[in-house]
Amino acid sequence: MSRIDCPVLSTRVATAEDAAAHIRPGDAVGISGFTGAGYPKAVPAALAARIEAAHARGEDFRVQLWSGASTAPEVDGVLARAHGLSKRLPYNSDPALRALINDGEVEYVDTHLSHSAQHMWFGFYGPLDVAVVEVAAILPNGLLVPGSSVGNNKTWLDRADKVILEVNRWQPREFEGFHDVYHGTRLPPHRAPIQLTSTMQRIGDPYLRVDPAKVVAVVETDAPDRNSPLKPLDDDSRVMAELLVDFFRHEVRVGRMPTNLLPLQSGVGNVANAVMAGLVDSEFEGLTSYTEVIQDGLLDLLDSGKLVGVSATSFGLSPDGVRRFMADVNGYKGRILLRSEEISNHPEVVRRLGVVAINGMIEADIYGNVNSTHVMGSSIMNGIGGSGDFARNAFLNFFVSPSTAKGGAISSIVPMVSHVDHTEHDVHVIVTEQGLADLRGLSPVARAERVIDHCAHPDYRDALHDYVARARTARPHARHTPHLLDEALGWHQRFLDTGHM
Ligand code: 0RQ
Repeated sequence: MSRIDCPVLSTRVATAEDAAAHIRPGDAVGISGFTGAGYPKAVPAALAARIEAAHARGEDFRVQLWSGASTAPEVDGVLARAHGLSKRLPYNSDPALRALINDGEVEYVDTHLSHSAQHMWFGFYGPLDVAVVEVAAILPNGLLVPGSSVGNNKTWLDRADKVILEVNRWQPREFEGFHDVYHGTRLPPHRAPIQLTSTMQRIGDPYLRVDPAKVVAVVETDAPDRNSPLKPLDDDSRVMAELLVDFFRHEVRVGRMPTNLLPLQSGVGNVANAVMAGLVDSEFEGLTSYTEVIQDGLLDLLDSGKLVGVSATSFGLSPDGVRRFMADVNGYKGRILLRSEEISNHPEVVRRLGVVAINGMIEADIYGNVNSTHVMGSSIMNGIGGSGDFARNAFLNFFVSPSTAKGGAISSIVPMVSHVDHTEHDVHVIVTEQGLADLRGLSPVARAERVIDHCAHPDYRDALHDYVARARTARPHARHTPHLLDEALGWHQRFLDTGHM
């Protein structure tokens, strides 16, 4: 049965190929999609085919691609393989596209996710030619029922000159009522406070809106989201999860957090998922989550009854998680709310609610600066995503990582990070499988001692202590954040020289 109940928009039904023909070389294209959920399933492949045909004729055809966050092989993957992208923002985790970015073929604008919509409105990125947005249904009055992510869809629909809608029957029709799309954002100097004072409060309405006159094509699809399986929980993730849960107990005991904690944000990846799973077996109840992505661990917590509600912008479930969710979609209604990423990640709201933020990292330095994005200073992994939105504004933040990478050949605790995403001023607690370093209220040298003793792998501890000791006596009047600059940079060069990267 068709999900397109609007008489006007039902006249625009087209094939993916006809829809893709509306996208021209050089266009800026805003697509739906966030952590492999809610991305368009058909038009990107048709666009990639058009691009390949143009290249075969010797014509240049590349587009700029703007999304909510990461998409899937059916979007970033096909367009990267077609060499069809000139620029990408604000977040990517596709390996094929990552390779082109690191080769210098594609420009990548790695942006805080809360900034991406407002930078569009501010005019920082130039005009948006086409939006390609997946929805679950179109209502008779033309309102759009969003799918498994909201991301930047509202902004792309508002700002694009032309709109292509994909209506995906795979998305549960029962999604109607799961979303809260805020339509009140204004530009400075006319901004008003975001009146969101509790995690599950609604401040918008459940639908996306589009001007029907802009809709050039509506494509019907029936295809699942990416839904990558999670890696099985390893011992390191379990240990880090236990350290975090114990630390929550400590914070409650000393009166810094209520017994039901504060709204939790967890980044993507195994450790974040493990922490949520770890809370299932804990004594904590009445929990809430104000986050970006709903991974399986949050579903576990909801199912256990310990989590009363989660506000996010997207799902990021494993195939098993999808089965569980699909089996009881209506049972989750009212306990899950999906918002635009400008609201799910809004600094004002994160700070007001007192969010507790848990995010992965590539490496941290002894002074507490964190690198979330770059390997050996130069190659991008994914992007900063929402980690900065949450960490900077959190009541309390944690950065988590195994203490070593590449089978122990590389220490994740280093004298000086090779790229800075979160500065020492923003980082509260660092956690590895070795332990937890609470850096709040400590001077740089005290932080260094704590990070080395609590978080560095024993194989690297002596070298790091030795570095600090020598740096402290190397130069007079240079003892606040002591560094040996040649050696700090040489630390990473050594891994490159020994062929570990
Ligand atoms: O590479 O797969 O080639 O071996 O980095 O590392 O240990 O699998 O960790 O999947 O948890 O990701 C920071 C990337 C961690 C993620 C990051 C190599 C390692 C491996 C991945 P291989 P792991 P995870 C909200 C929050 C930024 C965005 C964010 C991330 C690969 O958490 O993208 O937080 N964060 N968003 O081998 C060299 C080191 C290394 C290293 C790890 N020190 N040196 N390589 N690796 N440490 C969600 C969103 O915003 C959408």
